Amino acid sequence: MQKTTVNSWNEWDPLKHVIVGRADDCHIPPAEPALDAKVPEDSDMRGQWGRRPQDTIDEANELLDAFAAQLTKRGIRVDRPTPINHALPATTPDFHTDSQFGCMPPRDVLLTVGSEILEATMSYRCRWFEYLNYRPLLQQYWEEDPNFRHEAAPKPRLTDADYHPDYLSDKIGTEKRLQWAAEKFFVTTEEEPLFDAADVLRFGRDLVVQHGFTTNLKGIEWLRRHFPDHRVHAVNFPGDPYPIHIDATFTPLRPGLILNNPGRRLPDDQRKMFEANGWEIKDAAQPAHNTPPPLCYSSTWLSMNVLVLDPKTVCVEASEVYQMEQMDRLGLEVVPVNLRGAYAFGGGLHCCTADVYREGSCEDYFP
Ligand code: ABU
Repeated sequence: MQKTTVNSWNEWDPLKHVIVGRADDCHIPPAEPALDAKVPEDSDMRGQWGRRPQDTIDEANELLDAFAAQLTKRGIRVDRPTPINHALPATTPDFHTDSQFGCMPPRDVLLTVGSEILEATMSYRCRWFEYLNYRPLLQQYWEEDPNFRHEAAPKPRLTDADYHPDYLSDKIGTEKRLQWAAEKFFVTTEEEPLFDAADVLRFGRDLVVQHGFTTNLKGIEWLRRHFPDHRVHAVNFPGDPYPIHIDATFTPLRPGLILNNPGRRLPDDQRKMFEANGWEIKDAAQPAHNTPPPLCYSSTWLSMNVLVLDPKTVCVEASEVYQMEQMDRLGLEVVPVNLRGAYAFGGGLHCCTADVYREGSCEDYFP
């Protein structure tokens, strides 16, 4: 068995070792403030909770297993987490929720920066214990790689003070949500540092972090202090009425090239660092679907939630024909992957993975 080395500084260097999530025992958790704020007002998920139907769990696992096998065939080592019992309630001195979420998607929980894997604080109560799904792997990496830094951000209390009560209605309406997003008024307050790992994109020395529902300014400041050798940039996307996780909004493909969701344009003042260094920010192609699959939290823009295998090769969901065509036009080899049947479990190809090793070192792309 090959010993582990943890090393990954960006989203595009050649991928050699990755974690792929599992759908086992995934739940639709009961209502709670940050989660409800993300569920679209016309969603079939409103008011539902409980274990996801077994046939959907089985289908998602088949797709995730097949994706893992595709990566393995290309010489990439794939590890899988060990699911905990997500039917158990989560109780702390500060909150109670009747079930947990699942062991998908790993990208939300684990942030790899160089030789470190950092467990995010998370901002949903139902995801408070989610790191436990990954502890067997992280313990193994720690035993095998003497340079591996296993870090965990301070666990948040997630009391009601963490959430703006204005977001507790299911009748806010898109217009009001967009106004709030433009004002950077999100469901999470500044009570304590909060971040999900999937709000962070890695560009070597620079970390680009989305301020939104799942990451607050204190969370971004915590990351800044935790990574003193990095420059940490807060970004926001006012066109997104449900802003969680940056990876269906802003997708770096290789040095100098990023796809941006055309409905969630990066504001002009935040584009400067990219443009000043010759980076091109292109509109992503339209999704091939008008609606997400049933019981799915995410938007149709999982079309651009791609996994870059190296600067010339990208995995794209196989039904996303427009996104595949655009990648082809951009000169990338496209690896189609069937994953739409697993979208409901928390996301697409980028979401359902977490980097362990990419070749390369920490470079400065914005000198
Ligand atoms: N986890 C990414 C979801 C983003 C979106 O719904 O567009």
